[in-house]
Amino acid sequence: MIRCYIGLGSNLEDPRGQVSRALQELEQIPQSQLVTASSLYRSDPVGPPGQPDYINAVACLDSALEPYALLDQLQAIEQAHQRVRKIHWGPRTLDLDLLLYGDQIIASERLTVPHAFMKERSFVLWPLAEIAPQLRLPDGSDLQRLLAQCPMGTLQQIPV
Ligand code: J1B
Repeated sequence: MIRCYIGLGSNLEDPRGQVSRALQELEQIPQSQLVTASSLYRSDPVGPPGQPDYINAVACLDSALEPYALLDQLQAIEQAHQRVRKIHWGPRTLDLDLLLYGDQIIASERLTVPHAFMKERSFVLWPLAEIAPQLRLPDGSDLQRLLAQCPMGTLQQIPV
Protein backbone atom coordinates (compact mmCIF):
# COMPACT_ATOMS: atom_id res chain seq x y z
CA MET A 1 0.00 0.00 0.00
CA ILE A 2 1.18 3.48 -0.86
CA ARG A 3 0.17 6.40 1.37
CA CYS A 4 -1.54 9.05 -0.75
CA TYR A 5 -3.01 12.46 -0.05
CA ILE A 6 -5.94 13.83 -2.02
CA GLY A 7 -7.15 17.40 -2.13
CA LEU A 8 -10.87 18.10 -2.46
CA GLY A 9 -12.47 21.38 -3.50
CA SER A 10 -15.88 22.70 -4.54
CA ASN A 11 -17.63 26.03 -4.85
CA LEU A 12 -20.87 25.18 -6.65
CA GLU A 13 -24.14 23.40 -5.85
CA ASP A 14 -23.86 22.81 -2.11
CA PRO A 15 -20.06 22.67 -1.80
CA ARG A 16 -20.18 21.13 1.68
CA GLY A 17 -22.38 18.33 0.40
CA GLN A 18 -20.16 17.82 -2.66
CA VAL A 19 -17.03 17.45 -0.52
CA SER A 20 -18.70 15.31 2.17
CA ARG A 21 -20.11 12.92 -0.43
CA ALA A 22 -16.79 12.77 -2.25
CA LEU A 23 -15.09 11.73 1.00
CA GLN A 24 -17.54 8.84 1.28
CA GLU A 25 -16.90 7.93 -2.35
CA LEU A 26 -13.15 7.79 -1.72
CA GLU A 27 -13.93 4.91 0.67
CA GLN A 28 -15.27 2.92 -2.30
CA ILE A 29 -12.07 3.07 -4.38
CA PRO A 30 -10.87 -0.51 -4.98
CA GLN A 31 -7.65 -1.84 -3.44
CA SER A 32 -7.57 1.22 -1.21
CA GLN A 33 -8.44 2.29 2.28
CA LEU A 34 -9.44 5.73 3.48
CA VAL A 35 -7.18 6.38 6.47
CA THR A 36 -8.40 9.76 7.59
CA ALA A 37 -9.83 13.05 6.36
CA SER A 38 -9.37 16.63 7.53
CA SER A 39 -12.16 18.93 8.61
CA LEU A 40 -13.82 20.98 5.93
CA TYR A 41 -12.40 24.47 5.40
CA ARG A 42 -13.94 27.56 3.86
CA SER A 43 -11.53 29.42 1.59
CA ASP A 44 -11.51 32.53 -0.55
CA PRO A 45 -11.35 31.73 -4.26
CA VAL A 46 -7.96 31.75 -5.95
CA GLY A 47 -8.55 32.87 -9.54
CA PRO A 48 -11.12 35.14 -11.15
CA PRO A 49 -13.04 37.24 -8.61
CA GLY A 50 -16.81 37.15 -8.25
CA GLN A 51 -17.06 33.37 -7.76
CA PRO A 52 -18.40 31.79 -4.56
CA ASP A 53 -16.17 30.75 -1.65
CA TYR A 54 -14.71 27.26 -1.79
CA ILE A 55 -14.96 24.35 0.57
CA ASN A 56 -11.66 22.44 0.73
CA ALA A 57 -10.44 19.34 2.54
CA VAL A 58 -7.62 16.81 2.33
CA ALA A 59 -7.92 13.03 2.66
CA CYS A 60 -5.31 10.36 3.37
CA LEU A 61 -5.79 7.18 1.34
CA ASP A 62 -3.65 4.04 1.39
CA SER A 63 -3.78 2.51 -2.06
CA ALA A 64 -2.40 -0.47 -3.94
CA LEU A 65 -3.43 1.10 -7.25
CA GLU A 66 -0.86 2.47 -9.65
CA PRO A 67 -0.89 6.27 -9.85
CA TYR A 68 -2.76 6.43 -13.17
CA ALA A 69 -5.34 3.89 -12.02
CA LEU A 70 -5.89 5.98 -8.91
CA LEU A 71 -6.25 9.12 -11.05
CA ASP A 72 -8.85 7.24 -13.17
CA GLN A 73 -10.83 6.56 -9.98
CA LEU A 74 -10.62 10.19 -8.86
CA GLN A 75 -11.74 11.41 -12.28
CA ALA A 76 -14.67 8.98 -12.28
CA ILE A 77 -15.83 10.48 -8.97
CA GLU A 78 -15.47 13.99 -10.41
CA GLN A 79 -17.53 12.96 -13.43
CA ALA A 80 -20.24 11.55 -11.20
CA HIS A 81 -20.44 14.97 -9.57
CA GLN A 82 -20.96 16.44 -13.02
CA ARG A 83 -17.89 18.51 -12.72
CA VAL A 84 -18.23 21.71 -14.73
CA ARG A 85 -15.12 23.63 -15.62
CA LYS A 86 -16.09 26.13 -18.26
CA ILE A 87 -13.92 29.02 -17.17
CA HIS A 88 -10.20 28.61 -16.53
CA TRP A 89 -9.84 28.81 -12.76
CA GLY A 90 -13.57 29.52 -12.59
CA PRO A 91 -16.19 27.88 -10.35
CA ARG A 92 -16.46 24.05 -10.10
CA THR A 93 -18.70 21.40 -8.56
CA LEU A 94 -15.86 19.08 -7.51
CA ASP A 95 -12.09 18.94 -7.94
CA LEU A 96 -10.03 15.99 -6.78
CA ASP A 97 -6.27 16.39 -6.88
CA LEU A 98 -3.69 13.73 -6.22
CA LEU A 99 -1.37 15.76 -4.01
CA LEU A 100 1.10 13.07 -2.98
CA TYR A 101 1.65 9.44 -3.97
CA GLY A 102 4.03 8.10 -1.35
CA ASP A 103 7.34 9.80 -1.92
CA GLN A 104 7.17 9.38 -5.68
CA ILE A 105 7.84 12.21 -8.08
CA ILE A 106 5.82 11.96 -11.29
CA ALA A 107 6.01 14.45 -14.13
CA SER A 108 4.00 13.43 -17.18
CA GLU A 109 1.39 15.12 -19.31
CA ARG A 110 -1.43 13.55 -17.34
CA LEU A 111 -0.01 13.63 -13.86
CA THR A 112 2.23 15.94 -11.86
CA VAL A 113 2.97 14.68 -8.34
CA PRO A 114 3.60 16.30 -5.93
CA HIS A 115 0.81 18.57 -7.08
CA ALA A 116 2.17 21.68 -8.82
CA PHE A 117 0.73 24.36 -6.53
CA MET A 118 0.39 22.52 -3.23
CA LYS A 119 3.36 24.22 -1.56
CA GLU A 120 1.86 27.68 -1.87
CA ARG A 121 -1.84 27.14 -1.21
CA SER A 122 -3.13 27.58 2.31
CA PHE A 123 -6.32 25.62 1.47
CA VAL A 124 -4.11 22.57 0.79
CA LEU A 125 -1.36 22.98 3.39
CA TRP A 126 -3.51 23.65 6.47
CA PRO A 127 -5.95 20.74 6.03
CA LEU A 128 -2.96 18.53 5.19
CA ALA A 129 -1.21 19.61 8.39
CA GLU A 130 -4.33 18.78 10.38
CA ILE A 131 -4.03 15.09 9.39
CA ALA A 132 -0.25 14.78 8.81
CA PRO A 133 1.55 17.42 10.88
CA GLN A 134 4.95 15.71 10.61
CA LEU A 135 4.86 15.31 6.83
CA ARG A 136 7.86 15.85 4.63
CA LEU A 137 7.45 16.23 0.86
CA PRO A 138 9.47 14.11 -1.56
CA ASP A 139 11.80 17.07 -2.20
CA GLY A 140 12.65 17.13 1.50
CA SER A 141 10.64 20.23 2.34
CA ASP A 142 9.08 20.14 5.76
CA LEU A 143 5.33 20.82 6.04
CA GLN A 144 5.72 22.91 9.20
CA ARG A 145 8.20 25.17 7.39
CA LEU A 146 5.84 25.56 4.43
CA LEU A 147 3.04 26.51 6.83
CA ALA A 148 5.23 29.19 8.39
CA GLN A 149 5.49 30.75 4.91
CA CYS A 150 1.79 30.35 4.13
CA PRO A 151 -0.37 32.08 6.72
CA MET A 152 -3.84 30.74 7.36
CA GLY A 153 -5.17 34.20 6.43
CA THR A 154 -8.92 34.07 5.85
CA LEU A 155 -9.02 30.27 5.67
CA GLN A 156 -11.59 29.00 8.20
CA GLN A 157 -11.85 25.54 9.66
CA ILE A 158 -15.52 24.60 9.76
CA PRO A 159 -16.61 23.12 13.11
CA VAL A 160 -18.19 19.65 12.78
C1 J1B B 1 -5.87 17.85 -15.55
N1 J1B B 1 -3.31 16.44 -13.57
O1 J1B B 1 -4.81 17.90 -14.67
S1 J1B B 1 -7.88 18.99 -13.83
C2 J1B B 1 -6.43 16.48 -15.37
N2 J1B B 1 -1.53 16.34 -12.29
O2 J1B B 1 -7.08 16.04 -16.50
C3 J1B B 1 -5.18 15.64 -15.03
N3 J1B B 1 -1.70 15.63 -9.36
O3 J1B B 1 -4.77 14.82 -16.09
C4 J1B B 1 -4.12 16.67 -14.78
N4 J1B B 1 -4.01 15.44 -9.71
C5 J1B B 1 -1.98 16.59 -13.50
N5 J1B B 1 -4.99 15.85 -11.86
O4 J1B B 1 -9.94 24.43 -4.39
C6 J1B B 1 -2.62 16.04 -11.53
N6 J1B B 1 -7.24 20.48 -10.20
C7 J1B B 1 -2.77 15.70 -10.17
C8 J1B B 1 -5.08 15.53 -10.54
N7 J1B B 1 -9.62 28.42 -4.85
C9 J1B B 1 -3.75 16.10 -12.34
N8 J1B B 1 -10.00 28.64 -2.55
C10 J1B B 1 -6.78 19.06 -15.24
N9 J1B B 1 -9.97 26.50 -3.49
C11 J1B B 1 -7.06 18.53 -12.34
N10 J1B B 1 -9.35 25.44 -6.91
C12 J1B B 1 -5.91 19.45 -11.97
N11 J1B B 1 -9.19 28.18 -7.14
C13 J1B B 1 -6.33 20.74 -11.30
C14 J1B B 1 -8.43 19.75 -10.57
C15 J1B B 1 -8.07 18.41 -11.18
C16 J1B B 1 -7.49 21.61 -9.27
C17 J1B B 1 -8.83 25.01 -9.21
C18 J1B B 1 -9.86 27.85 -3.65
C19 J1B B 1 -9.83 25.66 -4.55
C20 J1B B 1 -9.05 25.94 -8.09
C21 J1B B 1 -8.91 27.42 -8.33
C22 J1B B 1 -9.88 27.86 -9.40
C23 J1B B 1 -7.46 27.71 -8.74
C24 J1B B 1 -9.44 27.61 -5.94
C25 J1B B 1 -9.54 26.22 -5.83
C26 J1B B 1 -7.98 22.87 -9.85
N12 J1B B 1 -8.30 23.77 -8.80
